[in-house]
Amino acid sequence: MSNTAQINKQFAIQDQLSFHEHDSGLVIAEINNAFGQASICLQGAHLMSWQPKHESVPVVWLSKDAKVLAGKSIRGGAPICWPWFGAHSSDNTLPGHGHARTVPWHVVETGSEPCGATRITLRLSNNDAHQKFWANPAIAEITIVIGQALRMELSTENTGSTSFTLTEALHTYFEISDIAKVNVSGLDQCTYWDKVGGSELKQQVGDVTFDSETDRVYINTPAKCVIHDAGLGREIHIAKANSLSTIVWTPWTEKANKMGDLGQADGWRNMLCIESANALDNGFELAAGQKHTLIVEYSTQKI
Ligand code: TA6
Repeated sequence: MSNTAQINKQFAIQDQLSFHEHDSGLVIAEINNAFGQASICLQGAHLMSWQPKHESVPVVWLSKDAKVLAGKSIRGGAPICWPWFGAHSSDNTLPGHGHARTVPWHVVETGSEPCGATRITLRLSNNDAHQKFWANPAIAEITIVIGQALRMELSTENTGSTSFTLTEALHTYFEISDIAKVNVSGLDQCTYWDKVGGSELKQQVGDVTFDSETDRVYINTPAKCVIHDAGLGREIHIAKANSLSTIVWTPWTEKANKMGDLGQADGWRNMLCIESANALDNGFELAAGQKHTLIVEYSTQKI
């Protein structure tokens, strides 16, 4: 029996959840239920798309030029940055944003909630792929619930005998009408590291608006953010728990052209990253035997 057939036998849910093999050989979970549609690549436990039934376009954006390849991160969706955010603190040969998004995760549980939402949990255990990149024994798990809202719970368990420092992010790409026509509320007066052209500490005044490359790590903020998108007639609400950093990123033209996988022409104009994280100053020590869970919940409202 093929790997995909085995996974379907054990974890598929009739009329809600099934698994198929992508041309690349990677396995994709497809969720279609009363609330909407989502797809998740088992490599990286990478949610690739989410479109609620009542939305005419996806809420979680996937680049039209996204490549789904073994060992490569997928442009768009909700990449899991773990067990570090950004460049590794001391070894630049290690992958940016950690290795979790480019190695295999395994399905450990699926279920249908009483309201009809679909739940799936995937785990990255202490395997060779993990230990090649990080010496600390740890288990990462993510539970994704596709219901009226999209809920994601990223947990880290320190299974070793010493503490370690963790930084992490759900690096989510949201679909918008146009980057110059949206604004983000919830970060007023927050302190942030401005990563464009260096790294300078600044303070946010009012809503975040966009007219050039923006790459900001807001620190010490548990706040909920809202993307206000009159062009699509909707707000995207980004609530979180156990996360003290929010990263706001748009590459703008020059960086987008260098990256080459953000979509033809100005594909990057139709996405905005609002990442719920614990990064930079908000990295933290996880003691031996302890477990930490970062939670986000995405929902939309008509305007
Ligand atoms: O979260 C923002 C950021 O760190 C940017 O600096 C940019 O590098 C982006 O992530 C994308 O990173 P990636 O490794 O996915 O190309």
